[in-house]
Amino acid sequence: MAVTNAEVAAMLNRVADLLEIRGENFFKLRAYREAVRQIDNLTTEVATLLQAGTLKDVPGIGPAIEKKIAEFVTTGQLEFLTDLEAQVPPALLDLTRVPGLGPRTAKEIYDGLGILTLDALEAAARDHRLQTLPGIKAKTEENILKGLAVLKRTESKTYFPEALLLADTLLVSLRALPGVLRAEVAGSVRRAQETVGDLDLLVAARQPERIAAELVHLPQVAEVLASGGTRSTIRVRSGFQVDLRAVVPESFGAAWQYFTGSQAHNVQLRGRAERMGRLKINEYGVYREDGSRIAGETEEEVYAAVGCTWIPPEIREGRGEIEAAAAGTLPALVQQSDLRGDLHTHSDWSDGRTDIKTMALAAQQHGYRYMALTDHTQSLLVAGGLTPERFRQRGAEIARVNRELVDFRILAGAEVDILADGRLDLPDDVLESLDLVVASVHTAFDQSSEAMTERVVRALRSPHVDVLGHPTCRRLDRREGTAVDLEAVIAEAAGSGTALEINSSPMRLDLNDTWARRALAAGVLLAVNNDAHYPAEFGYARYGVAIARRAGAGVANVLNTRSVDELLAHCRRRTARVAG
Ligand code: DGT
Ligand code: CA
Ligand code: CA
Ligand code: ZN
Repeated sequence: MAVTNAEVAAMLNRVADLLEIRGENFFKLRAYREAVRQIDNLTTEVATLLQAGTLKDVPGIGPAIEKKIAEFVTTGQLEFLTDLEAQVPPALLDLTRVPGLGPRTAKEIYDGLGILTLDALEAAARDHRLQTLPGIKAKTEENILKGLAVLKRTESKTYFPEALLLADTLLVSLRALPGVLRAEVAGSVRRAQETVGDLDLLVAARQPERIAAELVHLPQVAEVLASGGTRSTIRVRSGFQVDLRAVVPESFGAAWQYFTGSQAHNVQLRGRAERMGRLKINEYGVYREDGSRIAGETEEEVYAAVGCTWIPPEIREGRGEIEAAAAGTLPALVQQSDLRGDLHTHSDWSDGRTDIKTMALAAQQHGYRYMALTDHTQSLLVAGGLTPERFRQRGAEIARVNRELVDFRILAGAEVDILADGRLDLPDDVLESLDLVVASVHTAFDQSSEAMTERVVRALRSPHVDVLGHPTCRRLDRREGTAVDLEAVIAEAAGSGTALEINSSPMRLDLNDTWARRALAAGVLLAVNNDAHYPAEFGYARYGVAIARRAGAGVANVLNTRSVDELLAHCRRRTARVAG
């Protein structure tokens, strides 16, 4: 695993926090904080500098800290930090996650009141018990409450892949209950909305009340928030909420449609029903004015009752899909089974976890017929980037493995690093020798919008770049996207015929649905890739495809739905167009 600058900075910050809690002297603390500040401002990877022996030339990083960074980068751990954590209750650091609450204050609160949890902290602040401590004024207490609110807001975000995984396990449990005829996901999770508020599940059963009550006994339940009638609401350990409703099978379609939403879609659909013939739609069915029921068992029936074809949940957002369904002009959205190849994968030649053949067999098992092996390039030392010579050696290995595979082809590719000035990290002749090239930014994320945009656009002007990888570089677990101007990138990609990636990794989801939709509107091709570093990661496509569907993408909009010959022909045409 490559260690990023953000991880190195976080590690040093943690050391400093723990030292501060332990009451260490000011100068020692300042050294760590200064090192963090310097690393935050670096435009090169720490690991690269370390390898080159130039890390100690960075102002603020002395030999002692350099040694600690070296240990962390090579082993992923730091013994000094582990020792510190044994001396100071690490839960204390939990308190310092509250914006504006420093280690010294956390220590005082712990020493004075024995508080170690955020809940206890909030209770003490509300009861004004924090004020009883000598170092804490009323204003500080108020700020702590404000900080707690901010923390709750930012940490309560759940992205749809996480909710889908939870849904998978809950559905298995629910479907195993006697009396459950059907169990499905509804709500924003079914629509694959980027962030979701809660998970809505729907069950069909002859005795809905009995099944709704069963939810609270499932092993995933941490807390029961409400239970009664045909509905239960629970909280799982992560804090995420699940709403379960149970209905009789005759109403399943109507309820599924109703609880899938979105609200805007449902309002428009009900309006259309009303206008069409005073029809009423609710979670039990579609009804005429005289109270007779004309639909409800399936969603198809419900939509048909108002003169529409079935509408895929990912586009039920009230953006014209009902009119299109009525006119019979809804686009056929791309499906996971349409993906014939994966254009972004890694092996242990760079930072992947396994050998080429294992990755290829895994891709094949996931239904792919080809994959481009896009190992990293030389400047990305932390990710084991390959030199031109190593690419040549890898080419021979790919050819050897290809001879062993049946009905599957590995394309020789690279995820070429886009250097800080927009140059590519491989000479043209090497790029030209590859079947497929993904270009991505992996360093200097903090460049200004102008610099970053120019950098990416310059890369897209290369005749050899077929796909732009993870266009915003956001990492949902640790950083915002870069300041790149995606409008400019989309315009450039449209002109040059470069595909923009939807990176399906649940840590990235990059491009997201909104930007993918704009790319499509500009006529840009998408590439739905896994960026797999490990065999199981070929399953990530589920998320990327959901994003592509929300964007309204059909098969023709996605480059990797093409056969390998069509793909290679496309790449050759692009090269000729850009070079000529
Ligand atoms: P979320 O949970 O905030 O990410 O978004 P949803 O769309 O899952 O919303 P949720 O869980 O409140 O409700 C699930 C669906 O139920 C919603 O998409 C539409 C439907 N629904 C039907 N009637 C209503 C209503 O009166 N209010 C709301 N909020 N939803 C309703
Ligand atoms: Ca919901
Ligand atoms: Ca809900
Ligand atoms: Zn990458």
